[in-house]
Amino acid sequence: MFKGVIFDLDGVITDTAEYHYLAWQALGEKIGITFDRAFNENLKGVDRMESLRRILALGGKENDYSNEEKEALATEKNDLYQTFIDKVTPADLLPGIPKLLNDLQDHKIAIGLASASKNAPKILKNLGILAEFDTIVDPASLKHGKPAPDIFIQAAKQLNLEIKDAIGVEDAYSGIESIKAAHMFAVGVGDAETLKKADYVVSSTKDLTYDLLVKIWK
Ligand code: B16
Ligand code: MG
Repeated sequence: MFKGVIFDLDGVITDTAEYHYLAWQALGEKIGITFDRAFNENLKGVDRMESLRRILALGGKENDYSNEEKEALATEKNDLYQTFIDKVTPADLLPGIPKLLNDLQDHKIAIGLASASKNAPKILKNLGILAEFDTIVDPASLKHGKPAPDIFIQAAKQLNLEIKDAIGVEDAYSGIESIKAAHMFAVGVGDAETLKKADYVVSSTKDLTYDLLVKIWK
């Protein structure tokens, strides 16, 4: 049996992608770069500075800003993003997630978080589930973000688990890459084609039950 489940946050526990989109869009407007939701898909699971780099590259403005100016742009985006996540409540938990967390706890399965977001503890607190997590990886402590395996390896380490005893759950292409690069069992949430490297894919968190995890583990 698996001994731990390591969750991504955005797109698995709650859907903050729309807030990231709105905040990046506002910043983009200010610096003359427009983009749509389809482009925003490329930013899922990607850390803040890399997201900014991709947006600047889209607008052909990659070399227009110094590192300090880029830091200031990322901070401006994050300040606006934080005003959105201040309004997050337990009603924003994705379907099936509260029951899954309860069931995992009932079966003494460890629960970890492997999110690229530096805002993750605040979001979990506002969702009312901070106490359910046995560990949260600090993404600032890692050398390489997703798709590198570092964050899932670190999560397993913090839970005192071997990689082979854990399941990683992700909604983003970069996230599944990260789990598989760590040689961990990967469950994808979303489009089966995008997430085809996962060991198993569900289309919605509604299908992500404890019973399903037990079944696919065998
Ligand atoms: P922050 P995840 C990721 O969350 C988001 O999908 C991605 O869009 C965002 O840029 C990243 O967190 C960093 O977030 O700016 O709050 O540090 O999917 O890894 O939970
Ligand atoms: Mg995600």
